[in-house]
Amino acid sequence: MTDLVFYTNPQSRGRIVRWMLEELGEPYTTEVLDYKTTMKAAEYLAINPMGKVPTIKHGGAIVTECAAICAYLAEAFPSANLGPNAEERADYYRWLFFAAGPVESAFTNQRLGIEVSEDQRMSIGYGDYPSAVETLAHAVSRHDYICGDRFTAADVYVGSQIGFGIQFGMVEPRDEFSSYWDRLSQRAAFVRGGEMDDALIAGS
Ligand SMILES: N[C@@H](CCC(=O)N[C@@H](CS)C(=O)NCC(=O)O)C(=O)O
Repeated sequence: MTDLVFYTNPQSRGRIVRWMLEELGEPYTTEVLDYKTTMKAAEYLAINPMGKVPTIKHGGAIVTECAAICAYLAEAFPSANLGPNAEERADYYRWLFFAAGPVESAFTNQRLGIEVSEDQRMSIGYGDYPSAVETLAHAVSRHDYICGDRFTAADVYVGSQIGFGIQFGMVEPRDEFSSYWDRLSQRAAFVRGGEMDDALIAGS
């Protein structure tokens, strides 16, 4: 058992954190949990009361929520240089939080067929689906990466929302999204992480 433990299921958002861990290059132990059984067992609920994956345990620290895990790991392992420098910090936090809150909600509601009326729009955090999508397209088309010309942990999360959003039909593969995602999905760590999770699925 290493100091860094990754609780996941290969068919889950854990794939986002797997990618981040592979970018990091630090040793970690993977604990695969099954939906409805080990994910809801008392032992795991003591770690994450939501009974959801992913979670990481780093020494005595527990972090849940994919976006928080990406940001935490970038900070905990600075030698990987995946956190923001001073010029990148504003865009890093702005778009990381935008993707984890408004974008996640807009995509989920779109998938569920929930539409926001003109009257409701002002009190909904993401406004409405078209505004959230337009804003995300603006965010990823300003530079090659979300904070500028360099890949950071924020790209792991923002990119995953777009990549999985396209894969599961929650967003159209318009040019801004597909060119950003093409760039990210060629990364060795993304490919390797995907192969590791696919191998777990094949072996289960
Ligand atoms: N907001 C969480 C979402 C985590 C989540 O919903 N995980 C799903 C799999 S993708 C899960 O564990 N579902 C199991 C359940 O709710 O029983 C994050 O970003 O990490």
